[in-house]
Amino acid sequence: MPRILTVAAAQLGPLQLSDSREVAVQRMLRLFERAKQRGAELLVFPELALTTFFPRHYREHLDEADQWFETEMPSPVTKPLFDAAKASGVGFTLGYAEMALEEDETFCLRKRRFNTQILVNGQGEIVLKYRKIHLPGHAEFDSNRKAQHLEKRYFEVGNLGFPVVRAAMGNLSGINMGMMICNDRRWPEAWRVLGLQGVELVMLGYNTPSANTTGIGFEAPHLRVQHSHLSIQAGAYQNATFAVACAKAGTEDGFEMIGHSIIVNPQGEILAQATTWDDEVIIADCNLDQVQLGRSTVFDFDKHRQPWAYARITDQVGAVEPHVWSRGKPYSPGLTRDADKQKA
Ligand code: CDT
Repeated sequence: MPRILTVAAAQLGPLQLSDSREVAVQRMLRLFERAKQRGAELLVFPELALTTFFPRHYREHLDEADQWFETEMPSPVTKPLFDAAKASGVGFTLGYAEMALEEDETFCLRKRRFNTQILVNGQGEIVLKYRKIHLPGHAEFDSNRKAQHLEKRYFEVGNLGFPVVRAAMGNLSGINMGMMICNDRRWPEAWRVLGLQGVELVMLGYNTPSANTTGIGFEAPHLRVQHSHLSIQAGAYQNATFAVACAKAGTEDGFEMIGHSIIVNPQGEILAQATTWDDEVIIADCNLDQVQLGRSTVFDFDKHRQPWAYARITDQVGAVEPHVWSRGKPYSPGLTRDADKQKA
C-alpha cells in the first residue's frame, strides 16, 4: 500500500489591522471545511495567520504590541480550529505570535516573544511547536524604508532548533514532519537540518511583500515569487521531501504580498499552486514513498555527505575574505580530509 497523505495549503487573503482574530478564525474555518470536503487530511495555514503582518507597524514600547500576541494556545478564540480538527480527523498547522513567560539563557523568568508555528493532529492535540529562527528586517524604526519590517524588534530568535517529529497523520501511522517559517525557507541550512532528521513533509507559512521596500537596490516584483519558489523547490529536492508553503496574500494595510502558495514533491516539482491573492485552498496527494528515490541515490546522505568539508557552516557566521593568490605561490588550504581523519 503506498503511503499517501492528502495535504492542503489554506492560503489567506489579506487581514487588515482592523480585522479581529474572530474574523481570521471564521475565514480559516471556512477554508478548513473546503479543504476537508476535497479530501485534505492536513492543512497548512500562513505565518502570523491570526492578525495582519504587524511587524510592518512600529510601536515605540514593546508592550504596545502585546495586542498581537497569543498568551495561550488554544485560546477561546482559536479553540474552534482545534475542535474542527477533532471533529474531522484533519490536522493543521497554525502560525501565530507567541508570548510565553519563560526562563531565558540567564535563568531570568520573563515575557518572551516568538514567531511560532504549531502542528496539530486530527485529535486536536499539539504534536510539534517551532519558533522562527531566521528573523529578517530590523529592530529600530527605519525612515529610509517605504515599509517597516520589524521582526527583529518584536521577536526573539527561536530557541527550539529545527525539530522533526514522527507522528500519525491522516490514515498513516507515522510521518516524519518538520516546520519552518517564511524567511527560513531561503536558508539551505534550515532544510538540511530537517533533512538530516529524515523529514518527509516540511510545512511552512509565509508573509512576503511583493516589493523590496528597503530602499536598497532594485528587485523586479516577479523575482520575489521566483526566489520563493526557487528556495522551496531546491530545499525539497535536495532533501528528498515534500513541502507545503502557504502564504498570506494580497494588499494588507496598503502593502502587497506575493501569495503563490505551493505544494512541492521531492523532485522539486510544483504539484499545486495558488492563483489568487485571496482565501484559497490548494491540494495535492503526496505519495510519501517518493522520498525514497532521492534519499537512496543522489542524496543518500550516509554515502555521500562530507561533513569535514562543511565545518565553516557551523564555525562561522559571516563570510571571511578569501586568500589572495600571488604568482608562484600555489594556494593550499590548511584544511584537509586527512588531518580531520587523523584527529579522529
Ligand atoms: N515574514 C518574512 O520572513 N518575510 C521575509 C521578507 C524578506 S523580503 C525578501 C521573507 O523572507 O519572505
